[in-house]
Amino acid sequence: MLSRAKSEARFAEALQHIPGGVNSPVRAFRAVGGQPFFVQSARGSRVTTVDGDQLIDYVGTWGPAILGHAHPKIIAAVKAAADHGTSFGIPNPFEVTMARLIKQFVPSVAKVRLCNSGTEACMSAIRLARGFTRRDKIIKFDGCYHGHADCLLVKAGSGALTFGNPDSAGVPADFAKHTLVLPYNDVESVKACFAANRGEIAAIIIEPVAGNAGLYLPRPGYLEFLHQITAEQGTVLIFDEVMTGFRLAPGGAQERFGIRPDLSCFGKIIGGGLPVGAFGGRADIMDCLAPLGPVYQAGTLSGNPLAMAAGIAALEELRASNAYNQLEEKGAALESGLCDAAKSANIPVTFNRCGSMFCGYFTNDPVWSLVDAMKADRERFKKFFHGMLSEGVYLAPSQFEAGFFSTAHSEADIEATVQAAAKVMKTL
Ligand code: KE4
Repeated sequence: MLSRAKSEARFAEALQHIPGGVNSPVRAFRAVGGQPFFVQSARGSRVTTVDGDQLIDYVGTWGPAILGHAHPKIIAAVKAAADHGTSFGIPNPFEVTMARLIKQFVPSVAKVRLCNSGTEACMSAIRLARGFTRRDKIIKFDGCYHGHADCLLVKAGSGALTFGNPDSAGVPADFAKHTLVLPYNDVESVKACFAANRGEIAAIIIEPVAGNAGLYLPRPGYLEFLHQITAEQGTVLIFDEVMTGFRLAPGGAQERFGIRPDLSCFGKIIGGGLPVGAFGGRADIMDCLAPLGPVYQAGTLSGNPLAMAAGIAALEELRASNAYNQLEEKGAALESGLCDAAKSANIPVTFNRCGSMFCGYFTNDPVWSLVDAMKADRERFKKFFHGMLSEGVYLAPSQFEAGFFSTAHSEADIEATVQAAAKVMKTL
C-alpha cells in the first residue's frame, strides 16, 4: 500500500492556494477518485513520492520523459546553460540549433517558430492557417485535444456540419461557431462537411494518433484521405504532434504513416521536460508570421535557452541511441504481458498501442473513435488504477488518457508491471 500522510498534508495546503489543488486538472485524480500523491523526485523510469514510495511511472510527465526522468545529459545541459543566464529576450544560439534539429527530424518542416506550450503551438497554427487562407472555419475531431485555446474547447453543435458549441464555460458561442467537430476515422462526415462549407474551411487539425481519449489509431487510408481532400480544397492540414512528435518515430506520426502535413505542432519532448512548444511546416505559410507577414504571434520566453538546451540534449540523445527500436521492443513486451494478464483473469481488455504510447480499454470491442472509447468500463478502470498504484505502478489517472514509457523502463520494470497487472486483474 502507498503511504499517504505527507501527500495528504501537501494536498490539503495546495487546496488552500490553488484551484482544486492542482495546476492542471487531470492531476487531481477526479477521473479515478482519491487524491493525487506528491512527487519529491524522479529518475529514470521511476518517481519517488514525498512519502518515500517509488513508483514505476507510465505517465512520464505526459510525454516529455521519453528518455526517462532526469537523464544525465539533459540535466548537464540545463546546468551548463543556466550558468550563462536563464532568459535573454534576444536571439540566442540554442534556438537556431533547435530549429535546425526539428527540420532534420521532420522533413515537412521548412520553417519553425518556437513557443512555450502545446496550447500556444496549436492556437498559433490555427491563426496562421486562417491568415494564410483568409478563411474562418476549422475542423477538429471528437476526442482530440489541442490545448485550451478558446476556438479548440468546442464540441459538436446540433448542426455538427455547420456549428460548434463551447465545451467550457467562458468560451463565447461566437468563438466556437467556426469550429466544426467531426467523428474521428469517419471519411463521409469530412466529405459532407466540405460540401456544406465550400471554400470556407481554413484548416483541419488532427492528432494523427489520438492520445487524449485513451489511444486510438487512424484507420488505414484515413490520413491519406485527409491529405488529399485538404490539398483539393485549399485547406491547411495541421498535424498536432505535441505528444506523437519525436516519440512514435524520429519524425513522429507523420514519418510512421508517411504523410506530409502542411503544418505540424510540437511540444513536450523538444523541451526535455521544460516548458516548450513549436509549430512549423511549409515556408509559404510560415512566412505569413510577423515580423515577415500579417499574422501576429509572440512570446517572451519563446526559444528560452534552458528549454532549448534541454530539448537539444534530448533530441541528440534520441538520434544517437537506438531509442526507437528499444521502445518498440519494450512496447511489444508490455503489450503481450498485459494482454496475457487480462486473458488469464478473463477480463475483456482492448489494448491499443503505437510505439511507446498505449491504452488498455476495459471493453471487448475495438476502439477507433471516442464513441468506441466511451463504451469502456470506467468503474473497472478506476479499480485497476488504484490496484496498480498499490502495487507500485503509476498509470495515467484516467481511462481517457494515453500511457507512455521510456528507454529507461527496464525489462525488470515491465515484468514487475505485468506481474502486478496479473494480480490486480484477478480482483476486478
Ligand atoms: P500543453 O499546452 O499542455 O503543453 O499542450 C496541449 C496539448 C496539445 N496537443 C496535444 C495532442 C496534447 O496532448 C496536449 C496536452 N496533453 C495533455 C495530456 N493529455 C497534457 C496534460 C495536462 O493537460 O495536464
